Amino acid sequence: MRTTVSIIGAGPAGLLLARLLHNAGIDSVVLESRDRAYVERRQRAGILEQGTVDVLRAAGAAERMDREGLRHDGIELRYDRRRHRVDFPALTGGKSVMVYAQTEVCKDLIALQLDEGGPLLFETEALAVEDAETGHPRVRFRHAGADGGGDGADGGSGVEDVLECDYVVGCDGFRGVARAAVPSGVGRTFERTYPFGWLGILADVPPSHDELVYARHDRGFALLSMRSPSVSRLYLQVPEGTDAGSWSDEEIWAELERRFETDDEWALRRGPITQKSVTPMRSYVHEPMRHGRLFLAGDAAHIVPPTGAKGLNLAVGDVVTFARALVHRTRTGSEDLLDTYSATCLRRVWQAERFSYDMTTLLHRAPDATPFDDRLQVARLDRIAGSRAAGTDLAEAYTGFPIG
Ligand code: RFL
Ligand code: PHB
Repeated sequence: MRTTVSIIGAGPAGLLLARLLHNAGIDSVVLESRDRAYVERRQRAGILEQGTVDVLRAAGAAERMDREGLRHDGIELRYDRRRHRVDFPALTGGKSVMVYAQTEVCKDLIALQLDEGGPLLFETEALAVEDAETGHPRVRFRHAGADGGGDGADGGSGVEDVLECDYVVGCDGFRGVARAAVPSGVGRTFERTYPFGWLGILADVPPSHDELVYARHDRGFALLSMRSPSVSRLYLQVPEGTDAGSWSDEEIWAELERRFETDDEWALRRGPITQKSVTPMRSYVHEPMRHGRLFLAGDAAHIVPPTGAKGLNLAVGDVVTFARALVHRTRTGSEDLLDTYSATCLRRVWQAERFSYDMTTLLHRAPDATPFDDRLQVARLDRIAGSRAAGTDLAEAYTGFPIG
């Protein structure tokens, strides 16, 4: 098999890249280890920055998002039983965000790719990227056998083959294989883990507030989000390594009620919990995001804790930057933008790392937190609530940094 760009991974990064390249007349093949149903159901991000919305529109992938997505003009910060709204358009000169789930973005992009785009091969696991330093990189992969071959995660049976190409883009997430093709000694990693995680639930109940609520509480952080006018998405800070099954539904609702408590009439609506899972929290950056003809994009290159809602939006920025660079190369013969790909992406990545870290330490309670730390968090929140400059800083970062 041969193509211009091998794309490893059909998460938002890989799927959007395939679409951008297709629109520019550049062919690609997407290899995805999981099956379609798995990719379309994996619960993750919920917030699209204004810039991400603009990119999806320009790529012709926003028809359903524009019908079903919920435009949000602010978030609420809740602390000391008080509520403070951060008004995005007022503080940023008109910017907002869109609540439209990652599952839906992926479904829309998969449908477009299968209808109009190049090959998108599910249950096809990339095993290794080879010869990235040469002009002829290759991806060795295994396609599930005629017997169905399992879920791609079991290292089981299947047919091995090689995809030859001009460029490989590793969009295979934090646990993918692409990053391993960068020899140790060439790259450098920066990492921080946090001593807590998020217990996330989906519940069949209308959201209890019309905007997201980020709550700081002495018992730990809580977040109220949503998937639609009838489905709530809620998160609780839990100790690192918590098993989601160890929390009963009653315990989850009771804890959410405590952490969201206010002095006014606000009440949390309860409903049937349909999904429960725990997400660890990590900050991670791999530099550079390129090795020869291999480019890393999205979670394959960097991870942020979800508190700033930045992961998917960073992935979008990376693939837009790569697609622009490759189109420039195709039109002019110049490698300039490919050469600056890593530095261009990393500037935005580190701003998102900074913001995600700030939001995480602003709102979560560390196991060894002292009363001094608690007072500092409240002082930081008071500052955001009381100073237009501090509020603007948060609003600008939350609604997104420019791509490129
Ligand atoms: P993904 O989505 O992990 O996709 C990688 C794909 O690669 C496949 N793969 C392979 N395929 C072939 N061969 C191999 N060897 C392969 N190895 C892996 C995988 O099966 C998968 O399909 O990475 P991508 O595309 O870079 O996208 C990144 C985003 O998914 C991620 O950053 C966000 O979900 C993070 N995130 C959030 N981001 C936001 O922008 N806003 C949010 O509100 C937000 N909330 C969240 C989040 C992530 C969360 N979790 C569960 C980590 C909330 C949570 C709880
Ligand atoms: C979500 O809806 O899943 C979500 C929203 C905001 C975040 C993280 C996750 O900061």
